[in-house]
Amino acid sequence: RLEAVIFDVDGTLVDSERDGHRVAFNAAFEEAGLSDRWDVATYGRLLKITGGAKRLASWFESTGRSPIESTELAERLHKRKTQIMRRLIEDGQVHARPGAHQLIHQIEASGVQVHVATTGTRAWVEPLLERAFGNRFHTVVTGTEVPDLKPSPAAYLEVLRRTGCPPEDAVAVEDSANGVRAAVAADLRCLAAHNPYTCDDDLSGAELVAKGLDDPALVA
Ligand code: XBP
Ligand code: MG
Repeated sequence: RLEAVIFDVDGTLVDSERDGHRVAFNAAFEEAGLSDRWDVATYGRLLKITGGAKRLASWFESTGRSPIESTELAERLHKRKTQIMRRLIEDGQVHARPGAHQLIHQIEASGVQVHVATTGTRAWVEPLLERAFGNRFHTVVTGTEVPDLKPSPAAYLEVLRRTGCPPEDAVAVEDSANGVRAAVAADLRCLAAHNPYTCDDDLSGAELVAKGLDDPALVA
């Protein structure tokens, strides 16, 4: 008996990485007077590191800055990046993936609740879910509330705890290897849909890998 569907946000519900987060990170670099820039391919590699602040710190260290300097710079830049991301969302730059609205509608119509488990920061996740989906998610757990980001199962476990739903009655929807690992580590069945950034990711932990959210196999 299916009780809950738990969605990832970045790359799953929305195409947010290339024209959203990446652009916001680059704008934050520029504003801070730094010459660092992330092109599409570089950002694709850095996506393996979940969490914007950790991604920044790892990048700064790779460019020769000390660990302490890297962490400080990353925290400052990530705060500014989050504000810029909020502005991009307000400006309507971040869109639902094709099929997302229809899929959510079909799930709700069958009496199943929809929830969110993401590694992203609450300050942009909330306005995005409001703007792109009219806040139809019952439980929203973000990277801000959990101690460990994906591939840790922490965000998924917190959704299960808050809803009281046993893992066998829930399904996760993901787009990346880190996301599938997080869902599987929470004992959830996982459906996955690749996007251009995760086309080489190993999603073999998922029960089904769909072509997109509009793939009829997903609702079957
Ligand atoms: C998303 C992430 C996040 C976003 C950026 O992974 O790893 O770091 O890229 O958002 P998932 P923040 O889709 O598995 O949740 O800058 O707020 O971290
Ligand atoms: Mg994702």
